[in-house]
Amino acid sequence: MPLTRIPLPHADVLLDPNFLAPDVAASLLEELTNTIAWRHEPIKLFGKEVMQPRLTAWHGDPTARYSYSGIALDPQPWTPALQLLREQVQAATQAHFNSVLLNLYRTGQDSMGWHADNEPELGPAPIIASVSLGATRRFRLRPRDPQYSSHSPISLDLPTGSLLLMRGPTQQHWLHAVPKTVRPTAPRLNLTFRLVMNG
Ligand SMILES: O=C(O)CCC(=O)C(=O)O
Repeated sequence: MPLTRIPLPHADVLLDPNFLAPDVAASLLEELTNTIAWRHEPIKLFGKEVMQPRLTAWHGDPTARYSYSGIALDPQPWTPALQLLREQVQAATQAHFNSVLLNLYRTGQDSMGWHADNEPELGPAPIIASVSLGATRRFRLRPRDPQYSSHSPISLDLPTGSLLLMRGPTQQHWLHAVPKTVRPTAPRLNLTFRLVMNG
């Protein structure tokens, strides 16, 4: 199935829920869970160091350095599995990516707070391609500017093997998050492919 546009004002968000076949997604989830050097890193929140409620890893071209929430990341090299997925994502999106942030949500208590992927190194109109593996989690989007507050937040359930593309003005006008859930939830692994401009 091709990428299909989600109707949101001042945004360009597309979703393909079936980007990877279920068996491909399952074996990729197992391989990445077991072979990536996962890190549990602190971030700075309102000047205080707190542990991120998830595990992370950063891979990419050697020059694709990236920092967010007070931490600077030096990329680990592309592994064969990540390189293959990068090529598939690039073919599906007709875009180029030089790095990928991996997030491992171990249980429903792991989460991602409200934010925009708007770090200066991503340029004025960041393009982010997000592949999800494992448990379906709810991805929330809400307008960041009061002038668009008549638009309610929306929720997208991101199933295993899905590809979500955010580009154009999306990061300028919208925030996104993956909230905690009390439902018993298996691990979920998310990969956001990015183009770091200084990379
Ligand atoms: O896990 C997700 O779907 C979102 C990840 C995310 O927001 C990010 O990496 O910036």
